[in-house]
Amino acid sequence: MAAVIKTTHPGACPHDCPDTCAMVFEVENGKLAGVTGNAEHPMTRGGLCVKLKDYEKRHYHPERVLYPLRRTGPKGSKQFERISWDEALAEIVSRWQAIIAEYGAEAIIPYSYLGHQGLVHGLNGGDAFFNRLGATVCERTFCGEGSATAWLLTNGPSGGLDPESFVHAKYIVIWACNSVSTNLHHWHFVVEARKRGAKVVVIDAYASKTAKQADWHIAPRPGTDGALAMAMIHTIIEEDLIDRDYVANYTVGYEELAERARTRTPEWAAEITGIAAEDIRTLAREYATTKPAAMRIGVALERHYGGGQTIRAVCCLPALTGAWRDVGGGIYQMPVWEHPYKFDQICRPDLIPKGTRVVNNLQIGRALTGELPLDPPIKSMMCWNSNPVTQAPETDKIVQGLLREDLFLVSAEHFISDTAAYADIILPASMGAEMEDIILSWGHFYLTYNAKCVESPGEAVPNNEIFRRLAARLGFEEEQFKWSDAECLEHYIDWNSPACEGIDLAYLRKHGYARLKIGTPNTRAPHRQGNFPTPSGKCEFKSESADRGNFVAGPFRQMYDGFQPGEPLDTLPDYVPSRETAATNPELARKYPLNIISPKSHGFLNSCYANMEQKIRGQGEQFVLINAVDADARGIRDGDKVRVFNDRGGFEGDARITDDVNPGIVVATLGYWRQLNKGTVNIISSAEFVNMGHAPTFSDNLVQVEAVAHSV
Ligand SMILES: Nc1nc2c(c(=O)[nH]1)N[C@H]1C(S)=C(S)[C@@H](COP(=O)(O)OP(=O)(O)OC[C@H]3O[C@@H](n4cnc5c(=O)[nH]c(N)nc54)[C@H](O)[C@@H]3O)O[C@H]1N2
Ligand SMILES: Nc1nc2c(c(=O)[nH]1)N[C@H]1C(S)=C(S)[C@@H](COP(=O)(O)OP(=O)(O)OC[C@H]3O[C@@H](n4cnc5c(=O)[nH]c(N)nc54)[C@H](O)[C@@H]3O)O[C@H]1N2
Ligand SMILES: [Mo]
Repeated sequence: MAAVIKTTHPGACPHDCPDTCAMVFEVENGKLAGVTGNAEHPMTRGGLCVKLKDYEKRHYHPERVLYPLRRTGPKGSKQFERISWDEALAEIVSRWQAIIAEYGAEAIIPYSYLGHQGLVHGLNGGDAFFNRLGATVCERTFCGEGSATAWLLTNGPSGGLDPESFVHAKYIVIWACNSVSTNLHHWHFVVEARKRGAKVVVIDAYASKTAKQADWHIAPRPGTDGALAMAMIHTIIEEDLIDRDYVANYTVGYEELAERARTRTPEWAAEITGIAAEDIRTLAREYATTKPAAMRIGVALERHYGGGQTIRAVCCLPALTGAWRDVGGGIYQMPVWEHPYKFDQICRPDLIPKGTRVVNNLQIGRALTGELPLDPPIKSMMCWNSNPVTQAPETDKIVQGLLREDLFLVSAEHFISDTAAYADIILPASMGAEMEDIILSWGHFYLTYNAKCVESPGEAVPNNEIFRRLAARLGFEEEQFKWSDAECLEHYIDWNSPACEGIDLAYLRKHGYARLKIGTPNTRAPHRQGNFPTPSGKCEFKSESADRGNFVAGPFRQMYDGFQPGEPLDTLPDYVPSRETAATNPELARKYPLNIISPKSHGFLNSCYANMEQKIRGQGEQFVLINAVDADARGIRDGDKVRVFNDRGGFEGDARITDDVNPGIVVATLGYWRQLNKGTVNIISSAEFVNMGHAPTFSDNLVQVEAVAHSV
């Protein structure tokens, strides 16, 4: 018998998650045989989540796309034939050239997200190519752009509180974040802090896995957190719990904020949020007087019409109380701002032809169906690293658009996803262990390296190689389109920045990861003496920049000049009600009385893994959590198949009657595939934006629920 050759290599989880785990790839005879979490990495600590722990099975899944495919049946029928790379590239280029000749390059739109988070193969990996082509710029605001805009207005592009510093906290507020499912490798620090005496408060619209672990779970009605935050501000000011010195030296607009908060009493907020006024006071007092006070805010805080304003209100709290003074005090939102990634070099916004139009990714259904009037219309879309048919709102419109005979859809994928199912050409993409990259992290302060350690199966190639091949066929001469992946890495990080002192690519190749040189978790207090990277250098309760108009400030967004500043924003934070509530739209609420939230599934990563049998077994089939009050009123029994619907469409799931949700609210987690289920939750989601940063409104949707079949 031939000897088995075993080697290990540094890996990095490429998925869209704040944890960006450092992994160890185990290779046997040229194949990925297993993965483990890197035991030395302070966040990963040797453990991987339920999704990643058998990552090799995803690499060698029997349904993986291994060769270029051309559609042979009707759109969406999933009938494809194998073709060669040469045929695939020739067809794409000739179709695009014909479209460009007739309609101009803006008739082509790229569509990507963080399906792969690499600097080379990730979200922005195709930007330079499509900018050079002159395609429509796709504005990608799937995640965190409202939060980022609000954060920038208040704190500037600061990395904020170090997730590892939470061990020093004595009061922890986790706000609209389901850490146990979505930020698992931060949870160690919360548990350690609790051992050292910290109180853990979770503010979540339902009893999530994280809320169940809390010392205190506060459950506001979805989309009302802004009222809660404003009433906390009111209480902190009224009871004189502010840090006067901090407010005087390091903040702007205190008088105006105090005036705004004067009428935002706990009694006022109690009506809106459903939380007792005395509880709001207790929360405000405890938060203001227990030091260090750490906060973790999740993306769900931005996901209703007033989401941006909510986050601005929350961002005022640690400056009012001086929580930023302490190691372990402040807010952990998106440490990505501290990373020396060179997005201008990656994306090359300088290649965008002047005046190129911008279309937002959340409104792709409207764009493809013509509801959003576009001249020229979109005639071709290329999708990679994203699966809008499950993940983007108004899904039925997206499908309707993708069914257009005159739309040429190219998809680069691992599987025939719900989006790839409608493609004219599918290109096989490489997976994690098959390509070199540095995976960006938006949830900690480490650079994390991923080695190529196995060959791609079949004829799959990494995303960047796809763009290299297309660029070569189109005759693009820029050097960047000829760089190897390793050369890209040399150019995509500012290795000379102080944060990279002592770190280079060779170091990462050897060690796998490195902490940025920005201070240690035991000493770092970035805003102890103000130092906010805002125009005033202070924490801006009141922001003059807001007056210049709505903008999109996401860290992964390339800068382009096609974005028109929107309506002026309020210069101060406030509670702004949701679009779909009984108060703001009573007629709609009579028809559709239940507020749905659709957070992430514990067992899937967005829609990734939701096609793998063992992962579906772990996560369970699509369920709909509903309170007994609402179930009884509709004759729904536990386990019944129910349909959840509104004017946008509907989907089915299994009813689970539970006190985990309050009456008036239903929960259906995200990621389930349309081709394996009767509809998906985003069919009911609206593509209207949050009033800041063009963020999605996934927590701002009304529905009705009815039984379709009783369980036996
Ligand atoms: N297991 C798993 N992990 C993931 C992902 C995944 O799909 N699965 N996705 C990754 C991605 S892309 C991201 S962005 C992060 C996001 O991770 P999180 O920030 O945790 O985001 P969500 O899971 O969308 O929502 C978090 C919580 O907010 C609650 N919530 C919803 N609306 C409201 C509201 O209006 N008010 C309040 N107070 N609570 C509300 C939900 O009930 C949920 O428990 O997770 C990443 N990690
Ligand atoms: N209702 C509701 N909707 C939501 C959310 C919510 O909370 N509720 N959350 C939103 C959030 S936070 C986000 S970030 C978005 C995420 O939305 P998407 O980014 O669209 O998420 P995924 O479903 O993971 O899609 C990634 C796709 O990329 C593919 N892929 C992975 N790696 C590679 C690669 O290396 N190359 C290529 N070519 N393809 C690859 C995967 O197979 C998968 O099909 O969803 C949003 N949608
Ligand atoms: Mo996300």
